[in-house]
Amino acid sequence: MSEIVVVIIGAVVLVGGVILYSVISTTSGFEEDANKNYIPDWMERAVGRDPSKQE
Ligand SMILES: [Ca+2]
Repeated sequence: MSEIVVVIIGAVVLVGGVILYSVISTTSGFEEDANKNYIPDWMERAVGRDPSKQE
């Protein structure tokens, strides 16, 4: 039971950390974010999205 809780907390911390890093790094200009969606463009390319400027 406690193992499941640890795994869930670990997953939440990991996902939260990635989201926090994405928003902080893009808003501070540390990571390239051409389409201003707070996701570093290299991450978008990694998941098969096109991070090029929209409209
Ligand atoms: Ca982006």
